[in-house]
Amino acid sequence: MRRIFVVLLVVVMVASIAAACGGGDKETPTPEAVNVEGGLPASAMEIASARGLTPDDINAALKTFVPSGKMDEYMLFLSGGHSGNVIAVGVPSMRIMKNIAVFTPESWQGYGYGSKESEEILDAGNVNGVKIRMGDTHHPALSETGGDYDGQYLFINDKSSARVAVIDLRDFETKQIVKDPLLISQHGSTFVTPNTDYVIQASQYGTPLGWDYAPISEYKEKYRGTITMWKFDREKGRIIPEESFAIEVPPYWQDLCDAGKLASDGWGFCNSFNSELATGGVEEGNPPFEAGVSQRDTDYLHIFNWKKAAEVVAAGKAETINGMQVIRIPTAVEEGVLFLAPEPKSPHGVDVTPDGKYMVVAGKLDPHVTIYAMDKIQKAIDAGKWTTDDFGIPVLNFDDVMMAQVELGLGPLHTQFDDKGNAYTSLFLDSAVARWKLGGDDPAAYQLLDKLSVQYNIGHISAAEGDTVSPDGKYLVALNKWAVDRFPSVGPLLPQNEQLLDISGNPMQVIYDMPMGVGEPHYAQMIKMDKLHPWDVYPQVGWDPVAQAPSEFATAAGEEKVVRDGNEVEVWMTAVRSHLTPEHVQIKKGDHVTWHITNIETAKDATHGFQLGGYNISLSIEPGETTTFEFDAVNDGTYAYYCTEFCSALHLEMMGYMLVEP
Ligand code: K7E
Ligand code: CUA
Repeated sequence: MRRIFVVLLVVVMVASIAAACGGGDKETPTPEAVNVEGGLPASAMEIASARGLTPDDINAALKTFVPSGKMDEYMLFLSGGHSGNVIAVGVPSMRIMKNIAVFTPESWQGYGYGSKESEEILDAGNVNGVKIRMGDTHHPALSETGGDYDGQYLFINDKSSARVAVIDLRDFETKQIVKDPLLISQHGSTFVTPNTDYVIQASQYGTPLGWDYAPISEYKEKYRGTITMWKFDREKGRIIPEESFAIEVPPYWQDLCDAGKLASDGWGFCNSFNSELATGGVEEGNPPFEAGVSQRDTDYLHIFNWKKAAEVVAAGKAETINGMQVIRIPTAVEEGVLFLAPEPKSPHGVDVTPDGKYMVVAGKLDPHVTIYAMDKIQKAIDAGKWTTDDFGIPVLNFDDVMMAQVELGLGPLHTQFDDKGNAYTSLFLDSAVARWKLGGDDPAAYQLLDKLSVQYNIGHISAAEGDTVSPDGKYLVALNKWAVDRFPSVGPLLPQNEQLLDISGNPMQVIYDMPMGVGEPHYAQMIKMDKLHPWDVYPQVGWDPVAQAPSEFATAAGEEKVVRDGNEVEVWMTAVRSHLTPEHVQIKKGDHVTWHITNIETAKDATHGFQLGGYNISLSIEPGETTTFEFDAVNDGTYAYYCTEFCSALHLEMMGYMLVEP
């Protein structure tokens, strides 16, 4: 037995190494790295045998191990769920590279702990004067050019307070948060149009627009959803709210969207799951929400022409609600901006195929995915063939626009694509990934190929560039919820389990389990590493990373000072290995202090942190950066401030005293 196993091991390992290192790639293995001729070292066999590794395990290990100093091939941007952040992960190693603070304060990056720049970004997301410092990130979206990731920006939404953030991938930092002026919460975001002209943000739970109150008995009359098109200015790296607009839609609980591309460029698609208009109230004898929203056999796929909508807004036909331009439903209908099509049954997600010709809607409560064809939709619209819903919106005939249905299994949710004409759909209830064949215009050619179990409760999936016009195949990450029995117990709150799948061959194989000990990642996108070109250091000393321009508060060495004007104290400080200048900051209780720090280093590994205990100040000042914080000196005392990054052998000496005189 043992002998057969060992022989098998050798065969598998040799084959794996040959595939990983030779395999038709341009890279030629160096002779010292791979010497398959003589077989693997006996020590490797001993390790495999001692650890009880199966041939599959060995395969998986060889496919995912990235030796020290070698780089990963892809970067995965995972939403951090109700941690309110984004996590950058290397693939295939699944090593965490960075936690990017977005909606929640984060002390290491000095985000939301006093730095004026970050506080202003976060405050832009406040709701009617209430400071919002939590978030629920769901869907990251990399900026695209021609429907392909371009590696410049990353967008992410916050479900709970309906916000969208812009992350600049030159420094992997959040630059902007915009608050939706129509909705308190939302879900269907973020999705970019093929050239990132707009970032799509659809609602979820219907509410009165403009953050207003209306009794729930007036749900049908007063509650609404929206599809908001946030205008993005690539040059500025900012969303421009004044040039953004929304399309009013019925309170059908819009869920997820996708932008059309190529054949469907100019269009957008959102699924929904409460065409019943259920309003809950089980305590008053009404059907509970989960039953109320699941009564009908179909809900509505929303089909909207955002290019036409932009023209409608430009023609002055929008209404302004709480500062946002809104195309009301009757205008959207009249102008041919909005259509509906039946979709079975409380689905979750709609995904456009790489060629833009088809839209895949996953059934959730229906075991099928339903595929719609853009040219059928266009024909039905051109023929004016439809009925209308209660809001007067055209409802296209299901059979006119549907291309095919494929039965995949229980609880289909989200779909991605590869480079071989296959689609991959997560099956939440089956805890599996289904691979199926796209059939183009031949309904009979659509078919389920195979399924692979994952652990467990899979939500989204993310394939390598798997939602672009040119997916790569190769890798797919299953974003599983609740890692039951996968890892040593860390108490009752379970981590999530991100599983890496090799989808290049047959069968698919799970090759890595990665516990995610922060909030639940919902969606992720995986980009080829060579598309990312982040800066090593800021372009010049005295840089404002929010403006991405020189800072007016830049302080050069020798120009450090403390300036008093009445109760106002302004500190101009520099940081360089291994001192902060000035080293004494003498102020008085009751002063208002504005304090600038410039890291005057240009070396790549010379970040200085800054914490001022007792005043809740934490900063990270990257090489070249200038940052500012402000506070009221409400307490007297003697405070030591210090650098928090172990920047040199004299790092512990990199400190100073703030002396607050009573
Ligand atoms: Cu969790 Cu896309 Cu918000 Cu599905 S969503 S799982
Ligand atoms: Cu600078 Cu430690």
